[in-house]
Amino acid sequence: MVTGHGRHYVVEAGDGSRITCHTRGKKSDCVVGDLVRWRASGDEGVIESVEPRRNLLHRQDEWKTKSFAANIDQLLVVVAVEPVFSESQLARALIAAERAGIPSRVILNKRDLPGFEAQRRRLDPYVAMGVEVLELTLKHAPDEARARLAPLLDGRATFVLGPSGAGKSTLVNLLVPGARATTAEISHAMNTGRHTTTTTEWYWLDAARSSALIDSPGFQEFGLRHIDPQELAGLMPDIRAHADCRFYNCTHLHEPGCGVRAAVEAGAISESRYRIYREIRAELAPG
Ligand SMILES: Nc1nc2c(ncn2[C@@H]2O[C@H](COP(=O)(O)OP(=O)(O)OP(=O)(O)O)[C@@H](O)[C@H]2O)c(=O)[nH]1
Ligand SMILES: [Mg+2]
Ligand SMILES: [Zn+2]
Repeated sequence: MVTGHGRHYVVEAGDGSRITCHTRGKKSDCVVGDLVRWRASGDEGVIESVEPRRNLLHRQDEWKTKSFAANIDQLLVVVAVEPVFSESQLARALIAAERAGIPSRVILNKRDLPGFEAQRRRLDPYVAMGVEVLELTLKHAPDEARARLAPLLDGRATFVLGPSGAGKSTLVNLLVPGARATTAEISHAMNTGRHTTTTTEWYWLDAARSSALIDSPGFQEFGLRHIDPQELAGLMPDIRAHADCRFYNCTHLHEPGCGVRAAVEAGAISESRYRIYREIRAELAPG
């Protein structure tokens, strides 16, 4: 399944042709990246079943689950100098990917804007814990961006996630020949005025259909309610590295002999990362 609009889905057949499909039931569990079985019905199609997924990237807000995509090889989180990114949202995206077993990288875009240094510093804890951060100017240095990204994207399906306005679609348009044309074909509204993505969509990077980028709409909320509170520290590499505590079930909030709190005091875990840990943990285990 390559994209969905309301209750319509676009499915790509083995020969690369795309067809609008419906599902049989009212509600469907079909997400972008799913391999589906479908049959023709008039000039449209009906999705009969969804194959088992290799992985599923999703978030779980207080009331609802939002699936991003299935069967992806890696996540590319795009943040920018402007609009100033929320570190909490970035951290949450990385935790969700870690939980889903999906490797991730970060792009800090709009290196051309003033304030770049300050935003770059905010990513220091991520670089220190082993996250690869690519600093790019997608709009004004497209050739450099292409050269640096191409080897990372080769042969993989890469999900592009990040806040609205960070440059996700700019990235897709940079790398996908005719991406705008494809968009226009599916929905004219998406190609008028300022390009703001409203649906998740799968784009092939090559004619052989071996590499793909999945563009997605910006998000505001990123709930992680599908994660067990005791599991959280293990999904944050810097916290995990210091979770050597007196109590095996230490919450890293107040217990004596806590390796995490000692590391925060010693400066080995950044204040902001620990604040985010506590913020998420409070959502997962209130009280
Ligand atoms: N200064 C500067 N602007 C950029 C750069 N890359 C993208 N932009 C601009 O940032 C704005 C937002 O880019 P988009 O690619 O639409 O952002 P998006 O992440 O797809 O946003 P949503 O679809 O709303 O989630 C556009 O006006 C781009 O031209 C850059 O490297 N430098
Ligand atoms: Mg977009
Ligand atoms: Zn502890």
